[in-house]
Amino acid sequence: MNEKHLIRISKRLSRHLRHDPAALGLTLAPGGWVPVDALLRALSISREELEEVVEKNNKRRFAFDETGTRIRASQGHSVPIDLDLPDATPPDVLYHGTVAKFLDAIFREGLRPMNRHAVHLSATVDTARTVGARRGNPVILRIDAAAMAAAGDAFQVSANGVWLTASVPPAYLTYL
Ligand code: HQG
Repeated sequence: MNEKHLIRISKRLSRHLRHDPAALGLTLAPGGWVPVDALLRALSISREELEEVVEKNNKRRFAFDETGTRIRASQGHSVPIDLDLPDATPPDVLYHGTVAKFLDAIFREGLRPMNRHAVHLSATVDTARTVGARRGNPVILRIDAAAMAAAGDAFQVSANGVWLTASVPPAYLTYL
């Protein structure tokens, strides 16, 4: 499959598995799963095409369940979702890439999930920079995840390595 086709299917998967399953007549089961058969029918693509997109997606955004009969987005949903991920001990420091215009609000009220199910944090500065760069000149914030974990805040890590938490109070944020 050529790159353009791959990206087109990937974007449709993001839209429907994260934000708008109803547009395809699908509903997300607990955990965000949809039956692969129903998804293939709704998108008019083959199982082989879907497997190629899942495999080659640059951020490995989608994952099959262990039986291969269901698929979900690993993170990034705007529909209410419980991904049912186990709590995990984060690295001592995590990063968040954003842009200058959000900083006043972020240092006033902390990082909030905004339209998504959780705040998305990166394990590396490079990844955070890429995330921030989607919106302009990236600004990288450093999160004292060790202190948050010690204070009882829960973290999970998605199948594609994104760190998730409910919110980050300003006290744990510094500029890189
Ligand atoms: C900002 C992409 C004002 C936050 C990426 C961000 C990631 C606040 C924006 C994933 C705020 C939300 C998630 C507050 C946070 N006041 N602004 N209190 N708290 N913000 O897209 O982290 O390609 O929902 O800094 O790579 O940018 O879709 O979150 O700028 O992994 O797979 O509000 O989405 O992945 O934006 O990105 P987003 P994000 P995919």
